[in-house]
Amino acid sequence: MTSPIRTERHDDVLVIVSNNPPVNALGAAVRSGLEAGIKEGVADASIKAMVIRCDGRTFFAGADITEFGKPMQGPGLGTVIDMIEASDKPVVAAIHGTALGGGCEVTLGCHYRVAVPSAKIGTPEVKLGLLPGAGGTQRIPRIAGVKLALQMTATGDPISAKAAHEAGLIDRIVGEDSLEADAIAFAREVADTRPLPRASEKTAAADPAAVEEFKKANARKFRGFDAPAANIRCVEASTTGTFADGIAIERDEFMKLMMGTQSAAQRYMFFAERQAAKVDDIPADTQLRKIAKVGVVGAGTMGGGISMNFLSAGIPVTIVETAQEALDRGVGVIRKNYENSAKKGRFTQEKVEAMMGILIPTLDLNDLADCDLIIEAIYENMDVKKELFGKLDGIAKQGAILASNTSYLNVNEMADVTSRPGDVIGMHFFSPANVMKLLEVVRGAKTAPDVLATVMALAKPIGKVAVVSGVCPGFIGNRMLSQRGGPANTMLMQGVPPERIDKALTDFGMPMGVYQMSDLAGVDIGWHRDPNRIETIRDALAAKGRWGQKTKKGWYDYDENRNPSPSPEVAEIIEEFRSKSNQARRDYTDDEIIGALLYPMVNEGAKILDEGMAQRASDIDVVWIYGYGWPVYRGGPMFWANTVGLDKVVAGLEKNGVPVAPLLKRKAEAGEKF
Ligand code: 3H9
Repeated sequence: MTSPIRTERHDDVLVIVSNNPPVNALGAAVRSGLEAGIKEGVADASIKAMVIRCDGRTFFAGADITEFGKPMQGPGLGTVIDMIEASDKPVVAAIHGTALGGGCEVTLGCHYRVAVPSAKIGTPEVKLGLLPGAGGTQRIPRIAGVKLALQMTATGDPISAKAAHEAGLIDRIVGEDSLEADAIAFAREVADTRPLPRASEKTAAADPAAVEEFKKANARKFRGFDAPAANIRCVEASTTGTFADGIAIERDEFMKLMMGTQSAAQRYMFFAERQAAKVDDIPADTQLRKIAKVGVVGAGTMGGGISMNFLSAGIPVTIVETAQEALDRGVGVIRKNYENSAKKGRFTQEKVEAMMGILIPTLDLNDLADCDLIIEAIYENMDVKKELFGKLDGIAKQGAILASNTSYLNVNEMADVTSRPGDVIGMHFFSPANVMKLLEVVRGAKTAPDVLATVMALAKPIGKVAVVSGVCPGFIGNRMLSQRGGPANTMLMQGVPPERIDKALTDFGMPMGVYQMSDLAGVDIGWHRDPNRIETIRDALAAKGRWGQKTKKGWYDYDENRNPSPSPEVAEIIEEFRSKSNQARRDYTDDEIIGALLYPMVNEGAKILDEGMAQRASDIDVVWIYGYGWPVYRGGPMFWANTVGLDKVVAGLEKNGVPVAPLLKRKAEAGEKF
């Protein structure tokens, strides 16, 4: 097999080039090739300096994640990096694209680093539940200080070439189109400079105040995760002992994380997210339809949020409302959201104006005639939607895609009122639509393959993670979510207070509990149709004006700052219902609460999978991570069920009298996983 690494001589400079598409991951062959390249340069008396660069779209984007958990082949990355640093001839990293993880660590082993202006450098290992395990936690603080090292390793967010240059991580910014020539020229400039700057020989100054401040500022973000604290410990270790001591601690912490469930879950999600973009029965080279202009019907919260996704990606949007006031309000909210982001420094006011400049508000549906994609985000009512689809059929140009943002209605019915059901699809955005990353793409019975492929491909430029769902009530996410209301109510009737049920969920890592979510959405949803009806605890709450956060009382009482506290009135209402029913009190441990709420969701996931409504179990997990804030370190409900043990899930369901889905039962009996 030919090596992905080749060497090229430029007189007295040896350029070591990696060509390992798609992202130059540092797999075994790359590591061996790098080792051989450095040896060649060191041994050759005519070579005075070396440059390491990559072909293709990026510098090394990190260790090869597919190798993790398998027996190690070839030299370890740490060994290769130590060898680069130990070279007695200068080695220059020539960076373009994204120098990430192990790729960033390779650059830190080099004596010098040059980069093109568009390059980014970072250590995203923490997002895989890991830490930079090839010296990164020790070299970054030694070059750039503890503060930046904490930021880079524990948040995992990359920094720009400019920021890296200012911090001393990059020695020179070179021409965007002349990286190799400029890197070679730089290598010649430093060829005779001694001593060689070696990160491992520098010291990092302790900064306990920065560590404390960083921990405090990120406490909420890091809650539940193991890896950020491990990154912080390693960075701190860089200031207290020798480089070798620090490396030993880094190794130890890295191995602990690598063996743990959290990293397994996060690595699984990395691939699950990318897998979700693929539709099994549609060829990857399917010709896509061009989406240069989008129409959105409805300027409410959803329509506005949906529009923002496209405007932010530079795609013009025509937004339609039925009344001027509603249209003005919707456009005003979009502007306000953008201006708030600009105030926070996310982009300039100029960019705000540019985005608002490609938004065309109108009251005339006919203005959608030139749109390539039209998304309706109107009231959730089948008759109203059907009427709209009928109208759109008469207005939209040939080949335009007609999409519904419905969160549970039957997309096939909407498609069938048009003369072009193949062009109709569901695009279910999650609220707030400009923030939440999930896009459930609902494939109708007649949706054309190129329509599905186009919408799936569109997700990436608008910053979404798309998952395909079949047509079923609530699709993947809401269909599973609907399974937990019943068990939660049963627990209430057995004397478990709402705040305990919610706390079990938030301790598990969910952003919100069942009742906190109900208070946010509105306890009164659906109740106004028949305000005299008091059949459930929820009805009783609504009847007392306990509509949720908007009335400062719902399942909880809220203070001025929206802080919830348990409500004696709610406790009384629940007790009234409980005493009228014949439900016996039952105590639940936190684990039992979690099982009672989440096992039925896993059970529903198994049905969804069995019916072919989701392509794969990992797609279901992607829905839950990106649409509902399921803690990524638990890998989504289906992955989590595997870690619990499917036999235990089945036993839990049976104990609570829930009929077990055949697929779940079969898998549990066969000792299989999802
Ligand atoms: C590490 O370095 C540990 C060390 O500290 C210590 C070692 C001792 N490995 O994302 P894309 C695949 S941990 C294997 O769609 P983009 C990816 O699955 C690593 N495969 O492209 C996909 O495959 P497919 C730290 C990888 O342009 C294809 O490449 N580094 C890896 O949107 C294209 O990927 C990271 O965590 C990998 N490292 O984004 C960086 N990376 O086509 C991870 C990608 O079959 N990577 N693939 O679906 C990324 O963040 C993005 O891929 C990147 C490009 C920004 C580079």
